[in-house]
Amino acid sequence: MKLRPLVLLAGIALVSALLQAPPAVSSEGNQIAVPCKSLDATITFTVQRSGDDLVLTVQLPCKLAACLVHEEWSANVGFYLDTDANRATGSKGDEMLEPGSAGAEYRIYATQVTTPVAQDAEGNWISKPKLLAAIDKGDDSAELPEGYHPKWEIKVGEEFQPVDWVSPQDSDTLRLVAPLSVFGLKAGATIRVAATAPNCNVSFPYTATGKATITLN
Ligand SMILES: [Ca+2]
Repeated sequence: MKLRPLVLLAGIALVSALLQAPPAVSSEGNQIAVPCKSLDATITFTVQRSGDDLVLTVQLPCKLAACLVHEEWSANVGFYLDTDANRATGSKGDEMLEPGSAGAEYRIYATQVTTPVAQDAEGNWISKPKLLAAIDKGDDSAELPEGYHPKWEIKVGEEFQPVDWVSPQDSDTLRLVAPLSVFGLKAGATIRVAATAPNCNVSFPYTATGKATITLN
């Protein structure tokens, strides 16, 4: 008879764990689909090789202009790359604060900031929300080839072009292209990837994360 309260407690714990379980994440091929509860939509991350470049694509659930001024969410997104596919090397990771980071050598991310983006006819600076692009190795900025500056581009029709941050194009797809050499990668390499979208959950942990093992064919 003494067991019954314990069984009841275990049942309550199980039900509450199921209620709070993170949404299912699917990954297929080189894509990671991350459900974002606060937007009630899915964010799709893609990792591909194109020649000597690594191409990281993010399909947002809203057009960029709308995402940047969204009240419930910031358009911050990120990729963790475990380039040796070895969890024992790279970031020690904190699965609560930075889910998906364990074992990663590199972090590529978009940070939303409001910053001057242009000057008006009188020379006054116009400030708008913008996504900064950054590539970190460990806790520092990654060493980048001379003349290469990471930047987000946006898909318009079938083409990618620089983002006009004054009036962002009517598109929901962002891309960052970086030389494979930045990450010490070559064609055919198999890497572990985690895709993250902060502020997607209303309760802790706030970040929504998806993981996949991807071969850069
Ligand atoms: Ca590693």
